[in-house]
Amino acid sequence: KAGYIGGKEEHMFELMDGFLKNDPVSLQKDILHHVEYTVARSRFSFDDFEAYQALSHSVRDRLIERWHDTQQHFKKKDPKRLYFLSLEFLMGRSLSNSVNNLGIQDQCAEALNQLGFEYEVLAEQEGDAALGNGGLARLSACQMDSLATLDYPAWGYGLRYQYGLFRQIILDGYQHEQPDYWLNFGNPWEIERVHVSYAVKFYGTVEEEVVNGEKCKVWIPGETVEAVAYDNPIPGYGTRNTINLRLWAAKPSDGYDIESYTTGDYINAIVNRQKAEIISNVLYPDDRSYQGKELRLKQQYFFVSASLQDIIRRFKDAHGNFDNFPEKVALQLNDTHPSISIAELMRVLLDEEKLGWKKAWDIVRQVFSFTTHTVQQEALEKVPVDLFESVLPRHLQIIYDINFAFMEELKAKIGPDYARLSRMSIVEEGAVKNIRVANLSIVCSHTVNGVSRAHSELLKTRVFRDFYELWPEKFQYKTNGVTQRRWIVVSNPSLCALISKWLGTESWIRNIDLLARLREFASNSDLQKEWQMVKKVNKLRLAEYIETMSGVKVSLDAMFDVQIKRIHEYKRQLLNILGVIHRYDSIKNMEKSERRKVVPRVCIIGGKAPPGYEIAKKVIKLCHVVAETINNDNDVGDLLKLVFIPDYNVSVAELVIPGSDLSQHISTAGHEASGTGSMKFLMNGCLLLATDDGSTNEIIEEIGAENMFIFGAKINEVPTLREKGSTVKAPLQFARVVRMVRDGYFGFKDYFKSLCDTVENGKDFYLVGADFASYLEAQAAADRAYVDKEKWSEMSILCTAGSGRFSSDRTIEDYAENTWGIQPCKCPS
Ligand code: 6GP
Repeated sequence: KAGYIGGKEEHMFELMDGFLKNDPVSLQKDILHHVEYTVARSRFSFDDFEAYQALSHSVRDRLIERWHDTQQHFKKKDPKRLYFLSLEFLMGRSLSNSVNNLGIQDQCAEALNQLGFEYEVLAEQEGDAALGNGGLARLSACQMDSLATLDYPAWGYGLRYQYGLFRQIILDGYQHEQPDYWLNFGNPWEIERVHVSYAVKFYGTVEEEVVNGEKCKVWIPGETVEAVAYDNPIPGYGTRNTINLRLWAAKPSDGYDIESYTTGDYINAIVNRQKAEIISNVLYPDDRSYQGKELRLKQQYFFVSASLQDIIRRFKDAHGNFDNFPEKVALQLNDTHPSISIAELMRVLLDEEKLGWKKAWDIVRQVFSFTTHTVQQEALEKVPVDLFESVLPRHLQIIYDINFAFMEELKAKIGPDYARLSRMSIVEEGAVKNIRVANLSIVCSHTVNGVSRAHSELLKTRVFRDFYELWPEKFQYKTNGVTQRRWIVVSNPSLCALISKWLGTESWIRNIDLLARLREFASNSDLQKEWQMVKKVNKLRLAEYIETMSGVKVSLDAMFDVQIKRIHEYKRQLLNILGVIHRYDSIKNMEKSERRKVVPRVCIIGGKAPPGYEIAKKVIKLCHVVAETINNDNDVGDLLKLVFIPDYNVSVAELVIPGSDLSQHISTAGHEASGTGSMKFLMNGCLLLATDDGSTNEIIEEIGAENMFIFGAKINEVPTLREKGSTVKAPLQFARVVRMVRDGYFGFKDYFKSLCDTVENGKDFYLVGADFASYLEAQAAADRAYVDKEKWSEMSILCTAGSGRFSSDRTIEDYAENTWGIQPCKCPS
């Protein structure tokens, strides 16, 4: 082991008594120690929450040991490191994940048992770390787990929001948002680094100076805020490697506003100082766009500037000059949110390191890789030039210079095609002049990744077509994946045990390809029976949760049909609800004898609507009023139930997914970049009802269309259907169910008018009407399949067996090899 204090190493080890031990008695001692000295409760009297805290601190101690060893090892080996820059990470809970990855769950359970506590109960005490909105943010979390597990020398960087994604409260069927002050009860999973802090500057002016006979620009900032590091250890599974997620919090800077102090306005000076903290206060809860928000731009720059200072400091500690910076540093831009780091790195290399434009630019274009997570052109970030100029005047100049060089290069290549030049320019001219952040990212990155094959095609043929034609070699894709550690092992322990039993090994937890061997047993009736038992137990757990949350009792014999994700028009929760209304209406119109043939369903919907997104909020209300009618109709009974699960988040997903039979991924084709929820359901043996969008196509290749329920217009059919608009006849059943909503069958007639208008009268941009008939057919096919229990179990096993390609381990290996150029760096155990 590397020692620090010459000659005293042995003594230090004596004092430390080696590393912490993981047997139940040692764990018990540690837990009691933390009860007494960290939580400061008497070891003779502490409750579940205090036990959770003490357990977390005991686990964290073990993480810290591994974290130290890993960082020390990286330092010694000095490999090329990946820095993953993301404004959002949806980590969820840490205890269960850490305990699992450390491989100490049984020992913890036993230790707690003897103290009179239950591990599972304590794990439930933890709130979610919800520092992100949806798909992009959870993907970052899954990828961190894979980076650690696969021993890559990686760091994550982000913002430590004090308020995470809002809590969704449902009152009378309407969504209300409440602040998620998640740090209220402390956060044992982070380590505050009071000494790791950097000054981040904003505003001010740029002046020209002559230094050594050369003209150079000097930025004289108007405001300084301090960024303080909070480290979150991310343990790998089955390895000692534990990497770091460093999140920045804004604190007032010491040098802040000296002026006010000297003028004697002491109180106001303090109040003003405190304003600095606003920057990292709150996560923007709308994942559609953030156009023109000053605070958003400041958040982006704040985290990027601090991260780059940290990265450059680490690099300089080991290297005398910047020559091999690109061989040692890979910077991953998780969407455009951190893209301002391009201009910031340029600025540091030019203005502070004085490398000159050519050298600086040469470095910059070798280090950045960019992944985009969206399809919609209108969702691409733009920042008004005026805003940019006021907040980051020097960066704007640099972007102009980059753009000038790019435009010259382009003109030389394509000639005076001004329409194309203006489309590709980083600066958008118009009534409001904007910086197109996506264009900046593409121009300055060596690689542009999409998140599924279909997404990549759309990028090449539509969204970034001009760029693809210019630089085809820059464009790649890495189909998303999710981590099986959280989405099977932690959230579905009985399925995990069953898989390991049949495969005769637990190695699939690190080597997901082994799952494919389950295919051999898919028709084995013993496995099928055990598989059904596991599902039943998970459904029971979910049914109990539903009853607690919504008071609705559901039958375990019913098919649990689930759609959980952010509420968006393109994700078409409305299509789902209209389908439920259709089912209800059909049951109502049946003879009693016919009703016996109906396959009972529990339709479950969960998700948050962005606070300012009126139509999405109406969808939530519609779900509630329809549920109210159906769930209280004795004609229907257990044949149909509709439930809305409030406050959907990562830990709710961990409970819901294992208990689902069928799940819906029904976006209008061409709108979902990838989708990752589908992959979690797939791993848990849940059948998919899906459109051919995002990664569905690749899922079909693994599972076979015959084991899924695919419906709806294809990506290339959508534009034509849209053009036809009102001439596309929606089926009669569609008109009928929309009419029921319009006419107030479920009440709130006036309120739902605008919602109905989005899918009728030739508007229906998301093709809810056009896809309706095909949706109902897919639903009917699912009903038919569900009746045959053996067949259904076989399909379910095949889903899990075919899910290996959708592990984030595969995605990360692909990134490491083909985008980042990094190698594993395994810390000796
Ligand atoms: C999401 C995409 O909508 C989803 O399809 C994809 O699976 C996920 O990213 C991960 O790649 N996008 C976002 O969450 C987002 O904020 C800007 O995009």
